[in-house]
Amino acid sequence: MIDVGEFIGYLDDIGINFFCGVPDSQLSPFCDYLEENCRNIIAANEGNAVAIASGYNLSTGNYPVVFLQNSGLGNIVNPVTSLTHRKVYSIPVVYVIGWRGQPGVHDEPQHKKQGEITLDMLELLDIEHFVVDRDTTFGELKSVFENSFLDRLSDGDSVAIVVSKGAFEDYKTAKSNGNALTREEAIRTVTAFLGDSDMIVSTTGKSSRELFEYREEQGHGHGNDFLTVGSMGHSSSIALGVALGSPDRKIFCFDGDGAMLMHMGALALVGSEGPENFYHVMFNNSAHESVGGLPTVMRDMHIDGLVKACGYRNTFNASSIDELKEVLPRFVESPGPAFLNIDVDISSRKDLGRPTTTPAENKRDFMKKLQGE
Ligand SMILES: Cc1ncc(C[n+]2csc(CCOP(=O)(O)OP(=O)(O)O)c2C)c(N)n1
Repeated sequence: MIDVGEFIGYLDDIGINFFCGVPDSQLSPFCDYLEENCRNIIAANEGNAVAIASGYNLSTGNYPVVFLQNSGLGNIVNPVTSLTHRKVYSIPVVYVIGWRGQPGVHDEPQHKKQGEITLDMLELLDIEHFVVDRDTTFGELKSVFENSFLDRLSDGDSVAIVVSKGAFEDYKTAKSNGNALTREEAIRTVTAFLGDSDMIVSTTGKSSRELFEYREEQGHGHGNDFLTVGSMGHSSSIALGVALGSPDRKIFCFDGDGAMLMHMGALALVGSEGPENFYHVMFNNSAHESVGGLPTVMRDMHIDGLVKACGYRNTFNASSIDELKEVLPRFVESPGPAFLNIDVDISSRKDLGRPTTTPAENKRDFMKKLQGE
């Protein structure tokens, strides 16, 4: 196992001390250590992180680090092939990649395919990589830098450390944002208020898990909900497509602030299409709670102004259960696109379960419900 303090200290010794990325639960000791001890930037998405890192390299010549879950590899393919690759600008980047869905390690369905192709993708992208697992020692990791990575980087190529489950020793910091309402209570309150014909597209991470558990507990079935278990940042676009295809129903997107930031251009599309049956609810903890709680930049944003500028017709806010109960009837009755920001804390239940139905069953039930069967 690797002590993240020792690893990050070593990087600093060799002049590598600029960190930018999107957090991942498997990398959470690394991300928490950075957050507490180093300057680091939590980017909107992984491609965004590569671009920021590239700019930093252009201005300093130093090698930047980009950290990400392997789910984010798709987001970096374009800047890797058309910006940093040696056939273009040859910008050296050190990647630290959490390997979800590693073959042989049990994981959720959305991680399976990406887990299988992770190392092949790095090969195709000409990124030399080294897999760190539970048995890897710091000495071994250091010698990879000394015997190969540093040469590759000085030639303008990028390198990657691929991090298996349990490869980093624990390191955890406490997170709080001062809000009182939990996301789970907010999700339950909004869902309980909706009618039988209302449909929900929920975002990646624990929001979907909390929604799933609520439906189980209530015996509602899951046909009203599409759980966006992967494809982080795309639930509002999925909901937009559903809203355009089903104009006779109200479609609710349950979003997270990290997910909304990841592909924020989607807001402008919602506004420009302007479906009256589109309702966007953001459970705003200004953090990536599902993967460890590192902050997003949402805390500093003027959300009403943002969504209004994108063309949403109505915006609402709530930061307590009483405010939420008061605002819900007005939100649901207002013409869409409408936006409801709910301030929630950075927490979740330790015993929160995972969907027990498969994505294929989820899709089938959701389509049946939409088609009125
Ligand atoms: C492209 C991509 N990058 C990273 C992840 C890992 N990931 C899963 S959930 C999540 C955090 C979501 O944060 P937010 O939308 O704010 O919701 P919260 O968990 O805070 O409620 C991240 C980073 C992912 N699934 N996909």
